Amino acid sequence: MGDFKLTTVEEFEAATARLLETGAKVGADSWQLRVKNQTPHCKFGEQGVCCRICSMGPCRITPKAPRGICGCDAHGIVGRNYLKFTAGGAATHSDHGREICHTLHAAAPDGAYKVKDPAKLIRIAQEWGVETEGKDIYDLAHEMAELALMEYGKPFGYQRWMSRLPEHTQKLWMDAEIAPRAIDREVASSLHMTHMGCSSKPEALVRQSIRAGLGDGWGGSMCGTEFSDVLFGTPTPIETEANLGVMNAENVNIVVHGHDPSLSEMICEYADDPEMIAYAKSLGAKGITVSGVCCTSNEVTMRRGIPMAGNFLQQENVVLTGACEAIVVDVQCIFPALGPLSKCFHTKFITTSPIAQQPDSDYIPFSVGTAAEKAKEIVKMAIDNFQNRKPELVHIPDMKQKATVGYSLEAIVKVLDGVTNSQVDVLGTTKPLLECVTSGVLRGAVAMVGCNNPKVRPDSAHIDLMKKLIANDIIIVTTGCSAQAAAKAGLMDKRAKDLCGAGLKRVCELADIPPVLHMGSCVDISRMMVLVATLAKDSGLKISQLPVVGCAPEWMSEKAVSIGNYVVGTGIDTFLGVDPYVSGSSEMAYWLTEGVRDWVEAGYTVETDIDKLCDAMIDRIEEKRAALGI
Ligand code: MSK
Repeated sequence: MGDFKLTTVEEFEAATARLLETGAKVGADSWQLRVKNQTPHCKFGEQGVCCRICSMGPCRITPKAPRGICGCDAHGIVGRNYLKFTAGGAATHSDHGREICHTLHAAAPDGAYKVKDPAKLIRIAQEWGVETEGKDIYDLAHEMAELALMEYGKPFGYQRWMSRLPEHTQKLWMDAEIAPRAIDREVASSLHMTHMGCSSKPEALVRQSIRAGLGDGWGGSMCGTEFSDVLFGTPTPIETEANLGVMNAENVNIVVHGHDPSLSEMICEYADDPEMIAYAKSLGAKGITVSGVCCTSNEVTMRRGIPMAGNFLQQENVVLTGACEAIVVDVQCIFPALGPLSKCFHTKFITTSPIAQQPDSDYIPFSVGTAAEKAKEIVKMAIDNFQNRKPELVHIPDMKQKATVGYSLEAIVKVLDGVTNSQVDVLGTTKPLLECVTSGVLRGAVAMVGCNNPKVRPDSAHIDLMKKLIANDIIIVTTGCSAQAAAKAGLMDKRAKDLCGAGLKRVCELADIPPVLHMGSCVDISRMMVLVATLAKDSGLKISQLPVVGCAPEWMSEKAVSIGNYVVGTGIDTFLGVDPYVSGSSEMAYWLTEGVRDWVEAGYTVETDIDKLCDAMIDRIEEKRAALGI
């Protein structure tokens, strides 16, 4: 392995502790302090048995008060809360997807946004039955954007992307009445069902939760991923680095954070502009470094190799380095703490979306029409701020790892097919991957996703699980903050193959891949869904028969619950390390872990002991193999 060594969680924590010392000097607050103030958490909230959907309450369920004022019991209250949680997540992902469709609609050959992957646009158009012959690519882009936007509100029919699924799954969804209709309808129906005096039956609430999740994963998120690829390019393997050490003390540091790549792509363009670099040099910097946090980071690392400064619970750390000239945010997962924190330093906290407006920020509204001009303004503002740095506060932890990222579905298929077929075309086939699985060279795959969360020692569950799984010849595909945990640790360095079992190590060597494959941002879990659907179609198996499971060991957001519902809904057993506030209802626990299996042939397992969670996943994969006789 030469000098390769994983970075440990203890080393992450030591680096954070050093940054918090700087924070203490300037009176900065931190999530570590706020967790202490909020602990212990409200037990009613944790169990999901607090109801405040009407003004007769709030009602809380106890042994002495088993029903709310309207008569709803714990099962109905927990179920409604769960569905509302899902609707929040489905709305959020899907609205992100909608914005991307609008960006595509505004794409123009001489505009800020162009079609970078016309071949993918044509493939999707043909999939949707749209005539492409002789059509100008921008006319086609606008037509496809309109059709995609119709998926959000069409009065009849189901999501177009469903046609990518095996017929068996489509039939399951129709039979169970969970096939997703218009994306906005699934969100609105969910909120209608949870209104006072509507549904209080756990079975119905879980059924709609799965349906709303499917509207996200096989609707809004898929629009987000697929049309982002059309606009910004479909990711291919690319080298980058991860962790706070990617920031450069001699450069102007701009950190992009959030989810929507429309802004960050433009920031990257202008940070690369020779005029801007010359301007930064004229003010004493050696250059400009753009790095990222959360899924905006995943978007730009996948396509441009922009380094990842960190994940969700590291967002305050980038400011605490004292070397961040601007943290530029779009939507989702942005701590309101960044406003007051940035005031303790010279950092500009720049909000850009009407969807995510926060106190103590410089609000520079960003829109498709003004993208270039606003991105330039933001980059210039960051450069101007370089002079305001306080050198005595600057400390960037010397900690980073190499990572190979950019494993879109197309890239995974191509690299694996390329091992056996040197003539592979742009899409290739999943046959070599299936052969690796059926022969037992690979035991299976885990889709590791989601956030980090102070309830779990941050990043430790992601990293420990991945290490154990790859040692057992189970390949990992990952997105979101889980992917960044892996990259920070070094698990996306190709040299991490030496931590694998003999089978996975061989695959990594032959295909020249790391054992943990970065598939992108949270919306890109849709890439994983298309991958399993393709594997099922190519093998003739049902999705639920594949030795594949999903896992979100440290999840925290509403989006993660929506994701969990569509992963389960697609037929993939899903393992959670944090309870989704359902422990207050045995009936909800039943429907999520067992009842749902009758509809979609998969269900949830919740286990907060991470070792047990890992064993349960390995057991599940081996059970599936045994059932197939492989
Ligand atoms: S950013 S939803 S903390 S994965 Fe997608 Fe990370 Fe979770 Fe946000």
